[in-house]
Amino acid sequence: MMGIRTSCILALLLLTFCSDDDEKFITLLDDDFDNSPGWQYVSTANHVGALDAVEFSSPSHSLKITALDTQANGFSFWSQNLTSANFPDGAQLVLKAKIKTQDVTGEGVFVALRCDSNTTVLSFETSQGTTSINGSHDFKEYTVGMNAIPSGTTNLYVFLIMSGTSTGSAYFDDVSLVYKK
Ligand SMILES: [Ca+2]
Repeated sequence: MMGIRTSCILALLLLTFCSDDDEKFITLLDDDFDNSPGWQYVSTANHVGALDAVEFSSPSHSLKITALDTQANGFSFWSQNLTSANFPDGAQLVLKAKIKTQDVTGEGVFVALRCDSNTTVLSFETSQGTTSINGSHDFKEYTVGMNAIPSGTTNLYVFLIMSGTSTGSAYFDDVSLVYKK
């Protein structure tokens, strides 16, 4: 009898913890690109960026980058600037994106996060160097995290990047960014 009661208490505690944990994840960005204002394309490489209606993980669009040719030290990216006067200092950030690659060579594709103050870069995290995203693969989820939003952050940037050394095409879809208090 005691054992059952103890088990029930443990189960209730576990449920409580799980529930609290879920509630602490606050969505800052959730984008399937069907209605995606705020994304900007920037390139210093021989790349073309476009909204794509042929390849997607969720209907009916993704963001695409296609390399026309390679260019050393160049790169291109889609980015979104999330601006707020009140990012919670110390909160953990997690960026997720589903990425499809077609014949991507070279350094390939990265996802990255950056926190700026009004005057300087405070923190930058990238999947470059830790996660290889290249070759030919169907949509797969990739993540990059930041352990703590720096104090003084006023602008938070999300980047979906392709190296100028690469050829091929990359598709990005179902991008989400959450913070954990
Ligand atoms: Ca989509």
